[in-house]
Amino acid sequence: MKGRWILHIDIDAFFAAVEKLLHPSLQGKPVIVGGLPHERGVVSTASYEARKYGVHSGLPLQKAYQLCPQGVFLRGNYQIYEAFSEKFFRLLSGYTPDTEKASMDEAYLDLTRCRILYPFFSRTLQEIHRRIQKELGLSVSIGAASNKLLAKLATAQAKPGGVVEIEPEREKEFLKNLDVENLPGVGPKAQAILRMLNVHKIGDLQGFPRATLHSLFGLNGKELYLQARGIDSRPVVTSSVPRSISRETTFLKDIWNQRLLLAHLAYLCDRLVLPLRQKGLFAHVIEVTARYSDFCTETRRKTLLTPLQERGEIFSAAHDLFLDLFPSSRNSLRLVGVKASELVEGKPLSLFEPYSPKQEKLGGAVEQVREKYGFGSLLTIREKMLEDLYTLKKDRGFVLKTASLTK
Ligand code: TTP
Ligand code: MG
Repeated sequence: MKGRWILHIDIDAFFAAVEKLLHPSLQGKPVIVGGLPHERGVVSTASYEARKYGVHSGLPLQKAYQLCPQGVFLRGNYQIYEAFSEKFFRLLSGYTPDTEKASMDEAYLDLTRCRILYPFFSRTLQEIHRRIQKELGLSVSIGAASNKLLAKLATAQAKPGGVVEIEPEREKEFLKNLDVENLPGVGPKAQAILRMLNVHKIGDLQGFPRATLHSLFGLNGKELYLQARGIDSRPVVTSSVPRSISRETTFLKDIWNQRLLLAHLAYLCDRLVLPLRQKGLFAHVIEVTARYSDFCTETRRKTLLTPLQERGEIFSAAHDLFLDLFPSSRNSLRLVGVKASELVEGKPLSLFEPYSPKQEKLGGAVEQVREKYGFGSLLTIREKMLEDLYTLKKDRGFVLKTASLTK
């Protein structure tokens, strides 16, 4: 293959596949991971058997139950999935140092620099596929092409469990026949406009000049023009730094009490600080999400010149953002979340806000106590208020003691 050799690898129905591996009796069954049918969260993974009933990620659990009452509903165990994810990336980075972690179960590999090691490209793809199945017990789909966009589109074709290689001479033909919504630049809005213009396949889109796409879609039009032609020069970015870390809670009952919501936010910030500290990361951006009872979702973000890791500082930023979103109890919330992004490694240097070793020491001590005696062994005053209303469960955070206390 000429040009770059890019692979996109994605585990099939990841969380559900791990559950099946751990509980072989689940093989062949519609497995739905995310929570129990009566709970208020959403589906994180639906096995391919469950997808036949219309169940997919992001669907409320109660809706999933209506569609697939015979489904096996599981809450899941994130720590186990993380362990599998680590093993997956360790195996892949044995092939090339140019490995990008696109998400927990999704990687890009650039084999260009190492091509001398892999004279038979197609055989290498098959070998990676086989090894993941053998060593992790998981099925993956692999797409290979000359850039990230095409490789990811190839994986979508390969799902579930296949390997699709798009040789450069086949790229044009491959793209032409794909539905236009496969392109990452085509969201629901663009899709509606394209439908009105009778554009269904990527081939139809290729007929539009750049200027027309620009006038129809603004800046996104330029992207679409390139994507429709399979042009993508993005490099495979090797970094162990995740793009973001987030924590969120869907409440068992909607909450309108602002103090209680802020207590929850404090708890989520505390949960967020732990992985930041463990990975030695600092966040330039803090974001807060609120989902109202009518499912309307709003977010606010704050960009900081000096990145944060310390729990008090993160909570203070999140607190201001939250009050901006939720100035009074105008509506109740079903979900609150906090996210740290634009993460950097190592202690920040700043002339104006020097990093405090005292705070770092305190953070370390809190972490040690919680590791030994459980999260609930040490709570901030805000979290204590939560604990009075809730039971602290080890893995699932705070669980309401009595429903009437939410109002
Ligand atoms: P995906 O790779 O998007 O989905 P998947 O692995 O379940 O299925 P497939 O790739 O075969 O289409 O996501 C990987 C995991 O990330 C998924 O198993 C669960 C988690 N996840 C969520 O928790 N919420 C979500 O909305 C999505 C999309 C994924
Ligand atoms: Mg996947």
